[in-house]
Amino acid sequence: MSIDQDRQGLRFAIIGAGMAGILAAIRLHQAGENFTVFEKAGRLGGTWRENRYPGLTCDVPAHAYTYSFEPYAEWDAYYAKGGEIQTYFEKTAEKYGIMPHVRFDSEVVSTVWDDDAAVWRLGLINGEQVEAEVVIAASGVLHHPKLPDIAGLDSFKGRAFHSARWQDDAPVDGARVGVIGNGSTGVQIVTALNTRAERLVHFQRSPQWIMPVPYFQYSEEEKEAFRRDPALIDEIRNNKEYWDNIFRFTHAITDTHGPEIAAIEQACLDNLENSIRDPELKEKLRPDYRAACKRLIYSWSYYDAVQHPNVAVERDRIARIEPEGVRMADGRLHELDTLVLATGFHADRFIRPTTVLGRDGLSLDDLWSIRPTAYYAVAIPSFPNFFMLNGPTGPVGNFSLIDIAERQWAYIDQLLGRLRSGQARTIEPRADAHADYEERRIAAARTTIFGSGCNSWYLDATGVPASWPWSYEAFADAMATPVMDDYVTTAPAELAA
Ligand code: NA7
Repeated sequence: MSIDQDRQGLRFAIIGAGMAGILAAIRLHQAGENFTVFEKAGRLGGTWRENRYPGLTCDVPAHAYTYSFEPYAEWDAYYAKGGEIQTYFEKTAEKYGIMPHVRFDSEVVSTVWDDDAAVWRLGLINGEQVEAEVVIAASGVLHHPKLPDIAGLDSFKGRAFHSARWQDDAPVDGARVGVIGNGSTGVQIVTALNTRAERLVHFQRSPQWIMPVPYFQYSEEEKEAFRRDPALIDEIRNNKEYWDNIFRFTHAITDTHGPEIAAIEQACLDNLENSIRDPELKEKLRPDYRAACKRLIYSWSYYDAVQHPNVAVERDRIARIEPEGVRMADGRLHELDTLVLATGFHADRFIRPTTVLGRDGLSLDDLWSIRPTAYYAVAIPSFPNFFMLNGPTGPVGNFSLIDIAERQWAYIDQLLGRLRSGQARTIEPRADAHADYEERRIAAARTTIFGSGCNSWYLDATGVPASWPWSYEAFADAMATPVMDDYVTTAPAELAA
């Protein structure tokens, strides 16, 4: 199957069948458009397909981590497990008739703009070429595993693997397990394995701020009530306290000396103070940078997990990895059977390594040589009819990326309106509008909590936070109505002639 060449009108190529690509597909399907989703893997789900580690949980409340138009009564608990989320996306894609439009095992290796024909020519991994007037890049953010540059990693005799490449047959139960890294992933893995491993060592280069959060199961009666009356789910989704928390959180990010960030810091400090009994362990776990500078860890049980007698927290420097385990700088050796590398992702790749060539052969790699960027996170000058969901400079933080993608889609849809209506053949942001956006964004980003002096995947290669630096409300406003004067369009061929 390829994009239907015989049909009149626009052809859309969506790259990626994760949360955002499924969203775009549903919306285009509902609009009766001609689209194909190209997915590199054999299954949809994006990050929820790739990550299968024990303890995988979304740190956004389950009922908030769903499409606004598809509430889900089946969540087992306040926070959803990865497998449940994968099921949700699969069911949703089926329900909305998306599956026949997805080409699996079809990695897009290149997409090249032909200005004369005003089409994107996409090259697939099997050598096939397809054309589309519009490309929606929904290829995700955290999907290129980053391995640590620790000497001797290859010499380890046991099993060593990245958290996103979980090996089901690796020894865990009753085994000696090491986990390097204490971002959300490392914390969740340790929380899941603490009672299963004979010994579990959590290697931490920098301790984390841990925000205590509620956790409870939904009973069968509650689920039944949700099934009967989805409005009950909307009540949870629209819960004022939940949204106030999000607004407070983004104010905390942008006002680094305001009351909101002080309250977050205090809640985390109280959590540490009240949860950890051993004073030595408490000091090991005490961060020395501002709360929320790295992505805040939401956990209801990590501090319990690290106090389990099987668990050791290691804060000293790792000297190297040896065949038997991890050698610390002070000479101690942690003998291990399994070593999990929860060391994060190359968050600056986005659609790459796909070759993307825009107008006049301009390559995205060259344009992004300093940092990945896009005008209001969705569009790029010289890349006509090319739109990104969860692209560079979008909001990151402890809130639902589904909500972010839906708002971005509402914005993109208005741009697409120009093409659909026949008013324009191509649309792209003006270079000066994008330059102005980036200048303002970078200046603001440096003053956010992300730029307050810690290392994290939020920073670009020059140390500038790569994210949306303003409030959530400002993002919602910007996405509600594109400033059309900031876009250039070309006239349809028949008008231009
Ligand atoms: P993160 O949040 O990028 O965390 C990576 C962790 O790995 C972090 O604790 C790093 O320590 C640690 N790390 C990375 N390299 C090394 C080396 N060489 N030695 C020791 N420790 C290292 O990735 P996650 O997968 O946990 O989470 C990513 C996002 O997924 C998360 O924010 C959610 O949005 C979902 P550091 O802090 O740099 O000292």
